Parts: sequence; structure tokens; C-alpha cells
Amino acid sequence: MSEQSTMLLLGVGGAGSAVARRIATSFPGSVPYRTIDTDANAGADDSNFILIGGERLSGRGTGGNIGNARLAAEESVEQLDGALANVRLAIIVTALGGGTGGGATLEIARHLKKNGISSVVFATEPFSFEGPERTKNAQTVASIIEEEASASFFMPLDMLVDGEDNMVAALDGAVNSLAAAVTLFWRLTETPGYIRLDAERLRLLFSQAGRGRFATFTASGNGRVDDIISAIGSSPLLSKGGAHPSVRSILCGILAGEDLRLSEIGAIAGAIRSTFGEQATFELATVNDESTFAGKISVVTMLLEGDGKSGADEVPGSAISSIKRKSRPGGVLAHGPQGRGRFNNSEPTVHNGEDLDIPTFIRRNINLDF
Ligand SMILES: Nc1nc2c(ncn2[C@@H]2O[C@H](COP(=O)(O)OP(=O)(O)OP(=O)(O)O)[C@@H](O)[C@H]2O)c(=O)[nH]1
Ligand SMILES: [Mg+2]
Repeated sequence: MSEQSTMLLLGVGGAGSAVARRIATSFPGSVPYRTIDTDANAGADDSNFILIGGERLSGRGTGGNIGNARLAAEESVEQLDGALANVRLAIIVTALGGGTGGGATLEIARHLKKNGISSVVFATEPFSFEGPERTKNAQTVASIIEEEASASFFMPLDMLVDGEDNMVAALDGAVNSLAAAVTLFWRLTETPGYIRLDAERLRLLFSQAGRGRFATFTASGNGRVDDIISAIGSSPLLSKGGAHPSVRSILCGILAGEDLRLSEIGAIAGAIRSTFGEQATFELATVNDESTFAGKISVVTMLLEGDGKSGADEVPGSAISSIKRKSRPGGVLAHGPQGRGRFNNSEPTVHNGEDLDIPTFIRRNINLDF
């Protein structure tokens, strides 16, 4: 894809930017991307880098302060606009736990939504050993990001890496596994397969999708399909506390060499549907690329739960020039008096006794004190 692409990759914060750079190196020169940080040093060698909050923070980063990251992003987010012409779908990669990854991602997703650009956030949640404070901050900000992004996937780092690794290897492994997962996802749209998935179809699938679950699996050899099916069934990234509740939509991407058989596609698709719900909308895409996947199969599985209410607004086009930014006091989200925001004048959507039109963070009594 070129700079004319309708998809743009954004890496936010230190770890998020590292992941974006890792993905971009898998497609030299063909992934349009930007890295965004409050820390000037982090972008020293990166011509795609955008420093935010330069005046407020003097390029020193936030030191873990989500509130400062939000203000920095609010002040500087329009610097992104030059990269947004023609963009219909932004893929944001970030790590929650620090300040910038969470705070700036939230404001960027909000800015994209105002511009009619769909956004899909892939974010890691901190290792449990980073302490309860970071985990709590990450969960709080995840609930707000979920309201602003079209679709969001949050993956605990504990599940992405091998617990026996040392710290340096674990962090590198985390960057690698998130980058590999998003790279596979990107390839689904980048490399035409027999069953195509284009950026616009993806955008529609993701619009108002809400929070989802995401995992990738790779296997080779005779038992490759059985191995993948069993890994899908036991993946903690795809289950909810061990259970497999039905979802609204499923995206299954199969990337393989030229030896991919129809029966293999059928077996994988059938297993995913029977595990996560025959009633769900099911999208299948394949990529056949002998040079990368000879003898292997990689499967991208995305489960979207959205109720069709909580994601990005569908605003036609991506008319950056027509944005009228509304200022609002930092740290407070602009939802209506009852917390029902834009659903204030419509019938409530009640499920299990909860009004789903009220943002998640209000329903769950999460305090936004940053
Ligand atoms: N994958 C990966 N994750 C990291 C690395 N360093 C930190 N993390 C994780 O990413 C989270 C956020 O850390 P950073 O990316 O450094 O923070 P930031 O978003 O730049 O935010 P501030 O520096 O606090 O403004 C941490 O809580 C860790 O869970 C790394 O080198 N690789
Ligand atoms: Mg940082």
C-alpha cells in the first residue's frame, strides 16, 4: 500500500511505536504509518514520528501520567491531520500501563471518530508484575477507549509471552507477538487472496463493533489444521474466563502457501463457527503467499461482540477540513446528565438489566480521576 492507502497504522507511546516500526519493517516502504509520543527521544531516528505536547511537556514524556498525555494529545492531535487525507480506517497499536499509550490513544480515537475515520485499537495490558496500579489504570482507560474506537482488542501481556523468558526477552517477545499478529491482519488486506478482504469491507465490519477478542495461530506439518483448531479452542485470548460466549461477528483470516486445501479452509471455518456461534456474521478471507507461508498455515481470529451502539459514529467521508473541534475541560468526558450521551433521546437498550446506551465506564462506576 502507498501513502494513498485508505488504511493508516498509528503507533502510540514508547512500546506502541516500537510495535508500529516492527510492523512497518515487515512491509518495507508500503505501510503508511506514524509514531506518536510525548517523549522526543523516542522518535529521534524516526522520520514518521509526531511529537505531541511538546510545549506542555518539553518532549520529556509523561512519566506514566495519563491525564497529561490526554492534554498533550488534545493540544497536538491536529498534527496528525496531514497524514489523514484519504484515510478511512486507522489501526492503532499501543501498550496500556504508561501515560502516553493510554491517554493519547483515547484522544486520537476520539479525533478520528470526529473526522468520520474508523479506528481499530490493538492494545496490550500491563504484566501483572507491574503492579495493581498500572493494571487498574489500564483497565480504566481501556473502558474509555472502547467507547471512542470503532473496535478495540486488549491483550494482557501475561498471555502474549512465555513466563520463563527474562525481562528483556519478554518485552522483545511482546513487541514481536503483537507486531506479528497485526502484520498478519494487515496482510489480509494487503495481499489479494482467493477470498478477498478489502479495507472498506473491514471498515464496515469494524464500525460500531466495540470490544473484541483477537488471536493468531500458526502451524505446519501433517496435523497443522488439528493443531490450529485445538489452539483456538483453548486460547485464553479468545475465551472469557474459559468460556466461549457467542459473539456478534467473526472474522477469520487464513494465510497459507499454495498447498492450502479447500477441506482445510472448511475445517477451520467450521470449528471457529461451532465454537463461537453459528448465528454470528462470519467473514472469511484467505491469502495465498508461497514465499512467506510455504507449508504453513496462519489463522487470524477476531471475535466482535459489539451491540452496534458503543463504537465509532458512522460519519460519511473523512473530511478533515470540515472538523469543528469542541473544547471541553480536561479529564471530564462529555456525556449527558444521565450518562446516555447521544442516546439520550432514544429508547434505552436494556440487556440483563443494564442500559447499554450508557458508556461502560459509567455503568461500571469507574472513576475517571486522571
Ligand atoms: N512490548 C513492550 N512493552 C513494553 C516495553 N516497555 C514497557 N512496555 C509495556 O508498555 C506499557 C507502557 O509503557 P511505555 O510504552 O513505555 O509507556 P508510554 O506509553 O510511552 O507512556 P509514558 O512513557 O508513561 O508517557 C508498560 O506498562 C509495559 O506493560 C517494551 O519495551 N516492549
Ligand atoms: Mg514513554
